[in-house]
Amino acid sequence: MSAQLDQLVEKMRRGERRALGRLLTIVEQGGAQAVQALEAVHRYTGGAYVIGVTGPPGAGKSTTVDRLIALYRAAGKSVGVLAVDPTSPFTGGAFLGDRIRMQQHFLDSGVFIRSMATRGGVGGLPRMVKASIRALDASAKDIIIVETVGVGQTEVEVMQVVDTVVVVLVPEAGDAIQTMKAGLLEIADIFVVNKADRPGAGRLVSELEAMLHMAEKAPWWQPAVMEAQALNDVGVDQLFRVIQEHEQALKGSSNLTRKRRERQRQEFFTTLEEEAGVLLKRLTAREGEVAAVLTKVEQGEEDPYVAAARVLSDGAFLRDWMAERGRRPNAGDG
Ligand SMILES: Nc1nc2c(ncn2[C@@H]2O[C@H](COP(=O)(O)OP(=O)(O)OP(=O)(O)O)[C@@H](O)[C@H]2O)c(=O)[nH]1
Ligand SMILES: [Mg+2]
Repeated sequence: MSAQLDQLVEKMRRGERRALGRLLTIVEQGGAQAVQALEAVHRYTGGAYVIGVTGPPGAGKSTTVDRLIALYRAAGKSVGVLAVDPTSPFTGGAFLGDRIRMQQHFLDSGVFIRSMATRGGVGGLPRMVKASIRALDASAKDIIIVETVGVGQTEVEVMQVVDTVVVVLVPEAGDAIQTMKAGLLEIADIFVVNKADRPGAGRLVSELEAMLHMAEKAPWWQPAVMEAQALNDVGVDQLFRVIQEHEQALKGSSNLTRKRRERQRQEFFTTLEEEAGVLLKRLTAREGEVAAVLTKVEQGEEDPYVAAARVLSDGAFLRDWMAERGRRPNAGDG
């Protein structure tokens, strides 16, 4: 497998699209093979700049991304796009919408567009997206753009792993931003009020600015707010410039290094927690000391807190843990 993987990575590095597609599939599927693939691509990662584009359904994210791709291509940059839709059960091929919206770029060898939908196993979509970003990064793309529909925790999690977060809203989104995940507003570096050809854009810009004025901000970056009409190609060039300003601000202050280091750390801990959680559940589902304690807890014979504390300080628990670990031939499965 490993020699085969190395070959695949080599082909991907030479720019073979099919190889990149296959690697992305492996990485998406998770499990032992994904772990191996990530190991194989690791030394080629770190070169890409990652932009996240999120916002409510139909806000014009794909249209905006389409224009951005054109601007990056004109600047001589290669681009990888991950279009993520956590609400759709489909994966693999491109969604119809993305195909139509980004049509002009599908034949460009400097652009690779991937759609992704299914919730993965352990860790779900965020983990799949993070891993896919690394595969795209290793394929020597200068720019990676991740589009997600901003509806919940998944998007906030995904946006935490990108360098610049662009939130696309529409003039009517005034009420939506009140209910929108506060987290999303906190992580936004740039707000785009798209469809500014419709009434109310100016008002939303003022509202956002007022909101940001009250929010705590980093001294090196004041979140930008702008209007755009992606469909009419108005304002996206400004967005393109502001993204680059943000990139410069990140790099200039060594915040990019810090941000990426924190991200790696987070992902390490998250994965450990998730995997340990899976193992723990298997352990309690199987006959043994831990399962016996669980039964007592369920029957009210023992305090859950006390029982958990005792189990953790107990050698038998570690023994069961190791045994369960041994029963798993494929580390990272799920
Ligand atoms: N009036 C107007 N319509 C726009 C503008 N930008 C995009 N649209 C239209 O809005 C619709 C949705 O655009 P998309 O780019 O697919 O939006 P999206 O946010 O990617 O949508 P999802 O991925 O489905 O959430 C399309 O019909 C676009 O043509 C704009 O500036 N003005
Ligand atoms: Mg879209």
